[in-house]
Amino acid sequence: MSYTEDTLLALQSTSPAQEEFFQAVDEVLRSLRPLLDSDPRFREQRIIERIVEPERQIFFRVTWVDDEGKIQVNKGYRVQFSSTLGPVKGGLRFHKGVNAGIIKFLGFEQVFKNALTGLSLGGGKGGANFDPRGRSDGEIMRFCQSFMTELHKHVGPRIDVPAGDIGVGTRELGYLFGQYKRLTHRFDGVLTGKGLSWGGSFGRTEATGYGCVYFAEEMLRARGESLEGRVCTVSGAGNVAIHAVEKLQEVGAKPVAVSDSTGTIHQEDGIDLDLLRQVKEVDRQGLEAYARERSDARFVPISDYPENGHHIWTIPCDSAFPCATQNELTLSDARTLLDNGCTSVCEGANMPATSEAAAHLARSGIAYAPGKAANAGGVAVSQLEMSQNAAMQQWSADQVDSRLQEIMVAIHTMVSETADEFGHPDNLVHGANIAGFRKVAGAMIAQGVV
Ligand code: NDP
Ligand code: 2IT
Repeated sequence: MSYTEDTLLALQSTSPAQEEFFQAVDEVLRSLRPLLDSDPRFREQRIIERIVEPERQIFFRVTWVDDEGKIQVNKGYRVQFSSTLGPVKGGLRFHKGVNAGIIKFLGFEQVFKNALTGLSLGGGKGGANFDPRGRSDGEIMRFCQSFMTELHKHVGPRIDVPAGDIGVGTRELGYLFGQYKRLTHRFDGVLTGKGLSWGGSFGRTEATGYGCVYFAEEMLRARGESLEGRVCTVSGAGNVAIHAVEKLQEVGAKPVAVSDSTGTIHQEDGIDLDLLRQVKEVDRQGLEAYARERSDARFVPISDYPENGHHIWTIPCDSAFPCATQNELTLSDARTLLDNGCTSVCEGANMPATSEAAAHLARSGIAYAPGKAANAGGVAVSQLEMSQNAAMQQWSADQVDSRLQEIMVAIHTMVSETADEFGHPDNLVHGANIAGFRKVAGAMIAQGVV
């Protein structure tokens, strides 16, 4: 059996029942085979065995009191996967489906994504199986305070710098930061995505969605095409999706659909962004509330989805942007997209395509960008926030946005050149995995057996 297959089997027996983590590892290891064959050092130095094992995993209890006075108990996680290229960096996810395997897959992906940014960043992820939906502000605050009461022992501006992810936005980061400050007496750049008046960077909130559209533009430009006039579907209706829709409208594309955990909105003449923001960001409601305001929009509830697919991917489009969650786009969805004439898929979410769907899209010859390249704009601007905090400065919105654009173009160049170098022109999945790995692995070898 091959080196990569052996490593995956060993991992499956020592860390059982972590399906999403195995899926992420399997995809990276498959891409690496030509690189591993070309350089014996990776095997001699046991880089693959080392890179799939997090440096440190912290699992903790989060107890808090709800509005009815009942004690609640959740599981908290921080997986510090790699500090090879810089302080550990990656978001926190609060979602009922969070478990150790989900956090490990996200931390593993983050290591390679952060390497692709070209910035000094290690990789990790954290979160809790806490469902913020339906919780009051007071409950969210008490949960965040309890979470940080443990987490603050393990983080720091040069150690590990968390940020947001699903269920964690500026509100949650505010409560987390307040509690960190109370416990440590320090106003540190220990979290990114902070509010603009308390250490945040212009452009961080928008960065992942905007960066994803910048990447799509670059990927299409390389094929002599552009986003202008393209009909787009964007899954999700959170931070990444909303800012992707906003930037798509700015560059002259036509986003016609969004989705959330309750269903899909299809509006043929284009999504009403102000209404979307009102429903999701201000009122914090499900998308049905959007359809109540716009009689020309069609809402399809999640319960009506066809057996093997997700409704949003049945809507004909030129470009699809999966921006909700992992494994939200299956092989049958991928086939439907292609049958309906879709010619580009650009991932704002982390691992939104199942293994079979990702392989199908990569083989199909359409423009396909994996999340670890296309959604790296968020963490890249997080690093710009860390730089600003270290210098006690705040850059202008234009400065941040032009750095973001440069970084997304540079990631596209590196990923597509690497794909060419290894004989897979246009396969950005292989390009991203090999380019990210090569950078981390080279630094691991330089730093010795640690
Ligand atoms: P948000 O919490 O802001 O939004 C998530 C959206 O996805 C919501 O609309 C939510 O629905 C929907 N969603 C979540 N889980 C499911 C599910 N199981 N089925 C259907 N819909 C679901 O998170 P973000 O926008 O920040 O994150 C979206 C994706 O982007 C994630 O994969 C995240 O890891 C990735 N990402 C985020 C970055 C960031 O900077 N925030 C950076 C890079 C990647 P509802 O509104 O009903 O809850
Ligand atoms: O998946 C991701 O890249 C994020 N959630 C953002 C991480 C960060 O540290 O900004």
